[in-house]
Amino acid sequence: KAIILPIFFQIFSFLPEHGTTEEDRTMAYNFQAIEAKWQRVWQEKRCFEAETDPSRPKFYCLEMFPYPSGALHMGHIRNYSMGDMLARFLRKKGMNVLYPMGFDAFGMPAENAAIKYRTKPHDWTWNNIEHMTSQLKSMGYSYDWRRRVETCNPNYYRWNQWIFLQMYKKGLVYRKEAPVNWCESCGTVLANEQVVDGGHCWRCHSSVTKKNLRQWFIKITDYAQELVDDIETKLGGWPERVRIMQRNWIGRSEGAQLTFRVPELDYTIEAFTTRFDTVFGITFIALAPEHELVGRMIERLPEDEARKLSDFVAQVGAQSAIERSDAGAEKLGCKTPFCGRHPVTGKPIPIWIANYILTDYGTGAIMGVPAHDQRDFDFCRKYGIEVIPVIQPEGGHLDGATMTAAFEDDGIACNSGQFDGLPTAQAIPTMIAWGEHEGLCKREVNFRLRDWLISRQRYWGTPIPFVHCPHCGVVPVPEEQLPVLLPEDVEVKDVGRSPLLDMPEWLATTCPQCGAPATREADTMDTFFCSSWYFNRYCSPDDTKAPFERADVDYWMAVDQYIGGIEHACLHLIYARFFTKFLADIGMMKVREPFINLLTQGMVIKDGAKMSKSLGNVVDPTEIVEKYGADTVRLFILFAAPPQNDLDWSERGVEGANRFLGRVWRYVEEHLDVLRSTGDPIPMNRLQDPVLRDFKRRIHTTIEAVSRDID
Ligand code: ANZ
Ligand code: ZN
Repeated sequence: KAIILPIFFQIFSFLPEHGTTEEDRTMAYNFQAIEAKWQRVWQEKRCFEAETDPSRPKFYCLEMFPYPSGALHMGHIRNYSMGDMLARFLRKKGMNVLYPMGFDAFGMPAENAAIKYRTKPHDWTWNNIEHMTSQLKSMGYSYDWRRRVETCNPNYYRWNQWIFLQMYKKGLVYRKEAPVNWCESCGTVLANEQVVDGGHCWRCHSSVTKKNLRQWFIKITDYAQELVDDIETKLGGWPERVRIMQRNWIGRSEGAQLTFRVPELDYTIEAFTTRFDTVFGITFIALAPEHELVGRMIERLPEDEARKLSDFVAQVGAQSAIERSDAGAEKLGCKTPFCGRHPVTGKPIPIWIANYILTDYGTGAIMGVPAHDQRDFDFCRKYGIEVIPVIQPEGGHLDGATMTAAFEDDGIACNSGQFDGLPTAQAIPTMIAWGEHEGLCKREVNFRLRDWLISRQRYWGTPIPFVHCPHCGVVPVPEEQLPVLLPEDVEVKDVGRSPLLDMPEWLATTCPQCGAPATREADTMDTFFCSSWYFNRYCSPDDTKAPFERADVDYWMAVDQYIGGIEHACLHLIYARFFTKFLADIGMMKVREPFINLLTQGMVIKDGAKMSKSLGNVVDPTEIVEKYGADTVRLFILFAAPPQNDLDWSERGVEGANRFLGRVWRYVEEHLDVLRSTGDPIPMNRLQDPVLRDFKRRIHTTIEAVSRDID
């Protein structure tokens, strides 16, 4: 309220109070007529159409575009009312403002709706797009509608395919058999980011299992370093909270990779550690159950031992990644009869398989140091493995036999040969340098960020532009053959199976390389692909030769103010950053970060809970707008809470905003003759009328205050 309240009261305070007199009623604030009239005028005069114009300062104001779910909800209204206020304000200040709107139109709800309402995803989506566009127009938002982008439009998604091929050319696209997150009820693969709340589907919330499938990946990890670095240097206009979330999501760890030779298996285990300084405290090696060596062990072992191992692998396989990585969860292990050689001492170290070792982090294997890692400590106490302290707290003395918890803090090295006595901060770099010199380890930076699993076994998305040829393998569709059109006249019968698989006439094609009969790839792209570059398309929405024009994008980008929900802190906002860096690398645009300033708006709350369909506490914007007018709703929304905070919906507040606008209206109406006769600007000394003089003074102080507050 620190921002909006003063604006409100500043304006409010100078308006004379009125009772509800007969006169008031005759001069009723007829918002319907007023809003319809001005919306028409804006359209006729093309007030909000922006053009690339390097001679003028630009401002790119953008809100996260909506999914065309059918109707606007109050969260949309809140988001867009903020952006619209800013866009209008900056236009008045003389800036060339780009303020576009579009629809993130691919995705699963269209398929579900198609089944439920016996329609086609294409028809359902386009109906919703048109309906929501008319709703947005009736809200009076000042979008440049000529620039509307719909991601399910072939004129858009062909460029998804084109960009995908550019990534392929640069070696950023690959296929891999992968244990993927599988949601049985949605019948689809989910990205890691889409698995939430301890192993549940982000959309339907049923529990997620693992399944092995050949999938398409994008090597976003090639950009991991730049993505973290730029958080510090280029995202100063972002909320600290989002910066922290991205830093954690990318999860950069510095450390070392070391090796354990396993002569009996003719294998070398690699392990990543952030604490090479504890290398003398290793008492076991642990592998993730999915580690490739486990299979080899099972082959080598006599039947009963092999069964014990594979039973354990199956048992852990049933646990979710979240369960397994939870620090407090029970540690489960299975000892193998094999040993690895300690990299420094050469002593045999027993190899275990453990549930808390994750397969897709580091190398899926660890050096176990129970004295200084709590997870390892819990594990060793449970299975009776020795604990050897190699760091002592200052002034203290740890005894491996009696310790009750791992000592994870910094201290002084001990039991570590020539390194005894070194404080941890010094021991880590000194020992890694020594280890590298001796060939025992190599410095390594590790990221938590995984490559982006891009393929979906779904219909309503961008077809991945590849074909499968019996002779040439997986072959890209030549650029001049794009787009690979998604058939529109399709009946979806079952969410679990893409109808594309049952369309032989669509699947059948010829190989672009050898001309033999070939089959189209039936997987479609994750819809986050669409939303990773749409802000560029707004800059040249009608381009038929390229996804966008360099001159337009270099003028408009980066987005000066981006507004959207905090739920996109890690998904969309990392992908969009990655795309921008990639597009800059292939010479398509200048900037390497898409969003200069980010505002994550709060939620709309009613009766103490987030307004949502599932809770049945939604207020339909359409009804409220019909009753009070769009200006009232927008005014209330901006007034009722600071943008980042949650907003408590209150119909009384809405009524208040409506009464206020009524007073503004009547005040101007009452003084219309004087206002007209004096013209504008009115020199202060010509203002005989004390009311007008007061009016003028207050107008100026208000402009000053409002400008400052909006800034
Ligand atoms: C030995 C050690 C000793 C470790 C010590 C820590 C403390 P961050 O910081 O998140 O990068 N680790 C490595 N790969 C793992 C995997 N696939 N699953 C589970 N744990 C794994 O964590 C790096 C540390 O996490 C590594 O350093 C390793 O344990 C463990 F006193 O190695 B440490
Ligand atoms: Zn071929």
